[in-house]
Amino acid sequence: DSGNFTFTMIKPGAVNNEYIGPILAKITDAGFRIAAMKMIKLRTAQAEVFYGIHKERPFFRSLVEFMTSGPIVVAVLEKENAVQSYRELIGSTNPEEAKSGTIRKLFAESVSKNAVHGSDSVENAANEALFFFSRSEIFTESGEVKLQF
Ligand code: DAT
Ligand code: MG
Repeated sequence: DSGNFTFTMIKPGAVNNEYIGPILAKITDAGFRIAAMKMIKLRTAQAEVFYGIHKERPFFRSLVEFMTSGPIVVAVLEKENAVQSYRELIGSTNPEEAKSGTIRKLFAESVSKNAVHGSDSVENAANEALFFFSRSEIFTESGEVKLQF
């Protein structure tokens, strides 16, 4: 199942550079619906849990520091085949390797300040969306507040 939802974050560097609007335009131009969205600031403990899979990596501390350095936008995006489609739209983790026209190619500063997050699997999309939103805060196309991944 390729999934109808994915989860994204617009990261601190991109928010600070006033790229929220341009990035949301790329997302909606690509056919995604915004099913949930809010601006928040991650606490250190939240960032450590969210990126827990990377805790043994050398960049983990700097990743947590960066992700807690300022406000972010978190959102749930709805589209057919959303997870894979959104990974294609954002481009490679390292913006130098990202294809032209991708969000990271356009808006990332570096591999560590790479503008946006996108879930890498349908299972992670559900877990990540529900890390930040209750089911009643996620609005599907049909207007139902019930989320079914
Ligand atoms: P992605 O965000 O493309 O799924 P990832 O899950 O491998 O990439 O890594 C999560 C984040 O960690 C990534 O968006 C930025 C940071 N990161 C990854 N590799 C890095 C590296 N080699 N140096 C610095 N930061 C890195
Ligand atoms: Mg990842």
